[in-house]
Amino acid sequence: MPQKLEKSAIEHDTARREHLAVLAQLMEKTLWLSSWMIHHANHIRPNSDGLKVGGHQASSASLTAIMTVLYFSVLRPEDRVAVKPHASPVFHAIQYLFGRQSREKLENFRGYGGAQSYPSRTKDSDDVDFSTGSVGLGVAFTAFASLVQDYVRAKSWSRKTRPEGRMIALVGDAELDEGNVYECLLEGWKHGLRNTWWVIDYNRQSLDGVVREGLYDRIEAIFRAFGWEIVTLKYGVLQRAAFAEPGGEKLKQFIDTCPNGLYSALMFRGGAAWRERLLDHAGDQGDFAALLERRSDSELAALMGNLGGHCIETLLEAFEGINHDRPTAFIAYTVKGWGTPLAGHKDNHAGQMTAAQIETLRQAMSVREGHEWDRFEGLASSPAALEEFLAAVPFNADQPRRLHTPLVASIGPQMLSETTISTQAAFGKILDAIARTESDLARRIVTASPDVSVSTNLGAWVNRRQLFARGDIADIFSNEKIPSTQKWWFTPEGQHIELGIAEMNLFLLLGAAGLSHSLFGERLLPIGTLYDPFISRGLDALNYACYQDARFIVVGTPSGVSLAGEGGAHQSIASPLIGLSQDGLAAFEPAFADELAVLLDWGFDYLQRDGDKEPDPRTWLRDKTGGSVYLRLSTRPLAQPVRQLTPALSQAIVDGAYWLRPPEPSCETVIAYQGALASEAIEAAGRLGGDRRNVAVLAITSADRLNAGWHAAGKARLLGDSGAMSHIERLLAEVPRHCRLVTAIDGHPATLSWIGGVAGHRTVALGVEHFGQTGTVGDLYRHYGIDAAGIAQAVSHK
Ligand SMILES: Cc1ncc(C[n+]2csc(CCOP(=O)(O)OP(=O)(O)O)c2C)c(N)n1
Ligand SMILES: [Mg+2]
Repeated sequence: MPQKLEKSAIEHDTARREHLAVLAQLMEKTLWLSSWMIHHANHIRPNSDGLKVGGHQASSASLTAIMTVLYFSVLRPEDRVAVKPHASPVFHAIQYLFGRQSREKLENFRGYGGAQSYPSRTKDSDDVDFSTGSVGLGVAFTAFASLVQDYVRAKSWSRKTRPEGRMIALVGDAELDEGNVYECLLEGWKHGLRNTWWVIDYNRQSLDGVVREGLYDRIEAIFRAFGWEIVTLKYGVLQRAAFAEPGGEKLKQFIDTCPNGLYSALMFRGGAAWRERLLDHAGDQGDFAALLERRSDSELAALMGNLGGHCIETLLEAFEGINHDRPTAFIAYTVKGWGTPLAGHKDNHAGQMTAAQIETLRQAMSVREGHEWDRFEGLASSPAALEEFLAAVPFNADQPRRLHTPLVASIGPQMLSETTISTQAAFGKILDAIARTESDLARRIVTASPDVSVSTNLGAWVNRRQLFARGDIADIFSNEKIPSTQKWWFTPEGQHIELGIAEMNLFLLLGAAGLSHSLFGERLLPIGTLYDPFISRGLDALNYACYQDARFIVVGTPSGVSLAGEGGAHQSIASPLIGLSQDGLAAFEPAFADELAVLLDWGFDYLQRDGDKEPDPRTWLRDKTGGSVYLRLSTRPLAQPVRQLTPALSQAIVDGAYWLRPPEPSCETVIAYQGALASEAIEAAGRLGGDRRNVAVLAITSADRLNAGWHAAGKARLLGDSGAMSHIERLLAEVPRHCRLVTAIDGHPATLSWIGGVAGHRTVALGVEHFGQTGTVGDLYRHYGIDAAGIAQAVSHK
């Protein structure tokens, strides 16, 4: 029996050694392919415009061991990864080895249609889990993805057909300078973050140079303060073995006290320089000198480069050693440019190997000329053995990685009966009406707000659908029988995620929740609310969520100077232009509750669409593709029109505009408004037109969609489709050419002024260009010239 045990231990040991040996070969190949991919793009592929193509060989080399161990051994199909942006070539190389990326795309790295400079969910074809590029965002995104995973799995409707995954970020150490990382640490702590790993590529270099000494202590203290486990991977097995030799403690002491800059410089200079410096450090120490003596220059360089983050065995042990779901930061010591002549040089971020250096690397890796792209060229194991290994890699065991979900059906627009109401209040009532239903739609909605749930009118929804937490938390005020309109019970079935004030976190959460169908196989319909001006506070995360094609509704409210008494610090001006220009986001600013009801109903369906990018020939909008939705709402109550919404009117509301008062042949002026200025536009038209009906009123619900359709139809005409016509062109075709167009919006006038260019109407664009004031709505509209008198004056002015 003991003999048998011994035998199985030996077999296990042999298998492990073989496993490590194959990983070492795959690491070598990954390093070669990523270096070659960048070299090829910059120095071999014809380049007509003379601009540097770019790519980051040193940043990539820094992560090759970590990514090799993760992708070829540790990751499971349910895990999701955000790769450090500048290690994109390593990711593509790994996918190429898996057979999931084409050689053509690698040869065209950073080229038109080629593998992307930074991993992209939408533009790459090799199954990127999370896009990265704007440093820090991919890191924090993993934490919110984990929170969304917890949210989905806590629900009784969740199918839980797959195991829980780990959300993993491969983090450049300088990414930790980004404030959004700390905002998310705080939020993660509040929500009991789990299943999140951040592997920090601690090469102590950023773009410009070497980072400050002692940063490690600060980083570690911060993570610990938020309840994270810390695993420090400082020394590789070669170093640990050397420490055990006589004189080894001197070596360890040197490594521990060597300044970051010096370590990097010596890595760059190589073995002889290491020897000189180490001997200098130790003085006349027999044991230590002998330890160095036993190694050639190149062995010494390899020893000093054998930091934890480059040692396959150390990495594998560390990752496999995690047997809990607590959030974990691995601080993996690395060398930027490891294994290449760029190693350690402070200017290596954008540095690339010369032709001579890549040639030396090619020879060192036994890659024959002309065989640079061959997957297994120069490796010790046979191609068959390597194919067998790759086929058995757990990461690929369950395909596809992107999941699909059935459509959540509409329950129709929720019409209200109020005669006077603001769009913000209507939003609250419509959500409340949805919350009362026992529909799949109501169950799939998840709301979130950065500490403004009540003031953005989510209160009624939250009271009915409760807040999310993994465990029940009672409402103490309610238990203590203190009267309050808000009942804040937290339960696993709760459907509102209450966030702290950091708006970045809202958009990161909306991004993650908006990918739940694809990441976790369960559709969510996320709605986030925030004060409209503070969209700017989370703008990069909003852009990032859209870039990843996440699907959500963001409600910016209150908005504009209509907010009156709150003053300039809270009044949004530029947000309609954000709505107009942000790709992936259909922006609306309804004036009336019935419009909002139609838009929300349409929005829930639009979020779920996944069709082709062909434009709809009626509007020239890419509506089959779907996207996210932005609703800019107001706290200003407006008298509601008494009307029945016909299908045609509902369609026009979605398309972006309809005639509230259509133009007659005698029409002289069109007043076109968007949002809360509806009442001023109507009043001005009444004053001017009287019964003569020479003033038409165009109600615009979406300058964004009108603009997008106009551009697309124009392009189609340029390409020969002479009949292409967009919604705004069709509307303005009814307006005599001599008519004056007056546009009005409680926001930047450029949102609507372009409409003058559609059919060449002379245009006066009214709006707000300068920071707001305190005052009544009347005061402020008068101040900015957007009251009825101001609009009327713009109409009559010669
Ligand atoms: C938000 C943002 N700001 C600036 C940049 C430009 N930039 C790209 S990489 C980089 C430094 C990265 O250093 P680190 O994260 O340590 O990665 P390394 O290359 O050292 O592995 C900077 C400033 C960026 N990509 N995103
Ligand atoms: Mg770095």
